[in-house]
Amino acid sequence: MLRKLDFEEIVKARNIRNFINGEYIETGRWFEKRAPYDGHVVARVAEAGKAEVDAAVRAAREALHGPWSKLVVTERVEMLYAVANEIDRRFEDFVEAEMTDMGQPAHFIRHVDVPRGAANFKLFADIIKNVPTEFFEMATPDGRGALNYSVRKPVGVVAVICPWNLPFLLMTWKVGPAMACGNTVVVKPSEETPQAAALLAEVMTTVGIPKGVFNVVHGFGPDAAGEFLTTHPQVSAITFTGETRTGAAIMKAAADGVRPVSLELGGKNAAIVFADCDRDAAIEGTLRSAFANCGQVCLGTERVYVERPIFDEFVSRLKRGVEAMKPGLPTDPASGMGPLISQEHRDKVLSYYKKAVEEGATVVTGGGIPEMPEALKAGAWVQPTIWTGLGDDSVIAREEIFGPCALVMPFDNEAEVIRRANDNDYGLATAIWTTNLSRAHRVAAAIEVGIAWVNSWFLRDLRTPFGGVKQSGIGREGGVHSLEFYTELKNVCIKL
Ligand code: NAD
Ligand code: 6OD
Repeated sequence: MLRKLDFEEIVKARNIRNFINGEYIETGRWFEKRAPYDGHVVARVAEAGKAEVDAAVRAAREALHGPWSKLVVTERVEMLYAVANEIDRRFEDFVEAEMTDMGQPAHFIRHVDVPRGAANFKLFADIIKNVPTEFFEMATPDGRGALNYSVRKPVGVVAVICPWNLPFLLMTWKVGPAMACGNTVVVKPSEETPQAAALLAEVMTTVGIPKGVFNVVHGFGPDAAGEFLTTHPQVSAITFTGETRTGAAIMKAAADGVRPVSLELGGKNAAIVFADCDRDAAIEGTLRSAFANCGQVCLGTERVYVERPIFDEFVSRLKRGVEAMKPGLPTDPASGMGPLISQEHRDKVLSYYKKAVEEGATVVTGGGIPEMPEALKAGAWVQPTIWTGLGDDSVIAREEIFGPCALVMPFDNEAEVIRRANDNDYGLATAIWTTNLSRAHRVAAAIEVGIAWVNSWFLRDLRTPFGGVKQSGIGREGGVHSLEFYTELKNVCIKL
């Protein structure tokens, strides 16, 4: 049920402060967060400088040895359940925060982004509660033997650097496992989406998470809060979601001190549609994978390979589907799509729209800015767009655009499409549409990605490994795989 929201009420600017050692810290330097749908100032945010980042990291380090470290696993688990329950209790607050920060339709935020916040705490609490340990008996020369067992220790202070595209989902996806494993965290949300992190700080206070365990510093990336955090010598590990270029800069920062990184980076994901597919399902799935969240999903599809016999029909059905997506306010139940996150990002997306035409693409639909009512004209709206007529070497087939657009290309056989789909710098995800079981397995095995979906997209069980190959990232998180990053395994050998 869509709760009726008073937009006048929501867009009243609120002040967001840094959350350090359980306290709200102002800095005297404010930046504005504007709603992507109409440009209103949604919040004023206190920008953290070097001093605040340092205070946050020190608080987190201190907290590593405080009451947090004294909790046995089952007690920590109870606290994480309490966090999850409090998120559920404040569900509508998070929905409002995400709607005004991202501008996406309420039904999307309600079904994807916010529920995952609570789930990310519950799931990793359950995993840590049930984690098994290794145990090995060994022989010794004196015949008495020895026992080995391994224990998982927290890595320490974890820096969590977040993007803006699914802010709450992607932040809790890191904070949940980090805290479950006994670490303390300093979160740097994207400057574009500060609100969910601010609300999560309130949740932590309400449920009594000890001071310093969860800290939030707000601000920008290079030469600002993000870089101050990733270069801080007392940060033990860095988990990052964002652009590949930023990931490379963070990896360099992590080299000082030889600190581990987990990098979830960009993508240029391919959908592969075979002529034997269930066409309704493939159309519906491809529309979602290319246009959900206004195309701002790392797993989203920007290259669509369609087997030639069904190419024309597929393109014309996609066109119909796209043209039925009406842009609108998040609270408008008829809204099929929100705006892009910012004017700056819109400039980037529109530059690709222009480039596509310059390179000779056929614009099947879209390609520009939609006509919007006067009140929304300052929003970062773009038309969902489909191109044909270009090949794998075009810029729009190679570079991540991160907008509501896809290049649709025909192919003639399985070997060819595998080669073409793999001929890309990225390797995050793919969606394969076919009713041929053997082909599904063959293609899934051959595509160079971390995540292959067959006849689905974004079907996510949180226990499964998540991450990319090539320039889409380093490492896997999800389920027990997260433990590899958020804990250090220590072996204890007992001589009998
Ligand atoms: P971004 O790289 O611009 O920013 C991400 C975060 O890094 C922000 O908080 C930013 O302030 C910070 N940052 C920027 N420069 C920094 C620096 N030098 N040092 C430290 N921090 C710095 O990414 P974005 O535009 O926010 O997000 C969109 C990108 O994220 C897309 O490329 C998308 O594919 C990617 N993404 C990947 C995944 C995945 O799981 N692979 C998930 C979501 C988004
Ligand atoms: O489902 C997830 O846990 C996840 N990390 C999704 C990433 C989406 C990227 O935009």
